[in-house]
Amino acid sequence: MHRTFTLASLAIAGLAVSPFVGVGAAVAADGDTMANLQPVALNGVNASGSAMVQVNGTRIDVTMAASGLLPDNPHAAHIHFGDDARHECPTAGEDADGSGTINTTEGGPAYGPVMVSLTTTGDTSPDSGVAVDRFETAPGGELTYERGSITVAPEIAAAITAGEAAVVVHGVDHNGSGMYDGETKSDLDPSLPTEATDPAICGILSAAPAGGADTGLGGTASSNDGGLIALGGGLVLVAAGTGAVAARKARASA
Ligand SMILES: [Cu+2]
Repeated sequence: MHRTFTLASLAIAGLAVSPFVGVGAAVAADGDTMANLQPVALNGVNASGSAMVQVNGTRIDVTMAASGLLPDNPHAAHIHFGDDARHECPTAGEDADGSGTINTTEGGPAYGPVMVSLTTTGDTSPDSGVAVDRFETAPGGELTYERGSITVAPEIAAAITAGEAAVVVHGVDHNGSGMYDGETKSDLDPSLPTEATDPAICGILSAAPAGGADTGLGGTASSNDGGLIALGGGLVLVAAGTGAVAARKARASA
């Protein structure tokens, strides 16, 4: 909140002197950010991926790719942030109840609450955090996601560009059954097993490498695959990218 207040004050002060100063203050919060998504401790996940979030004012454009997730099941995905959080991904030490796994709530001190729900359609607010019918399902374990023009609160846009927000993809398979099941209920929605909402992979968004905006990761669907692969720089992502092309073509022709 303090940051928001400061930015607003700068913008107002700038406008009083010159409109161009005001514009400069607003642009300073824009930027391209990336997160390297890695397995959350204790949750038995062998997945990884990458997320890109482009910030323009209070608009964000989001692209994600990941491999190795539980196939063909909805994977809730969010941008998390909390003023009081550590702006990190959870470690084994977050297992507050000693269950041997990390649920979403236990990760809170590290990454904060849900701020943006990365749904495929409709609402993107925290209200849609467990809207399991509107998240990607990771066909064959490969998740691809792309959504532009998501409007976020100014403090969330600022947190993303400041390197304080986390991308978290949920949905694990503790018992190896190939589906979301088990006795333990979700801490987010008791109608779901905890496997459906426990955090799988996580990464902190931080400023993309210089030139990130020139690699094709724009807001359009047709030009993004090459950029994501190049930025990710990982063999896993190359494999995921191949799937992404097929998935996107399938969607485009649907
Ligand atoms: Cu989340």
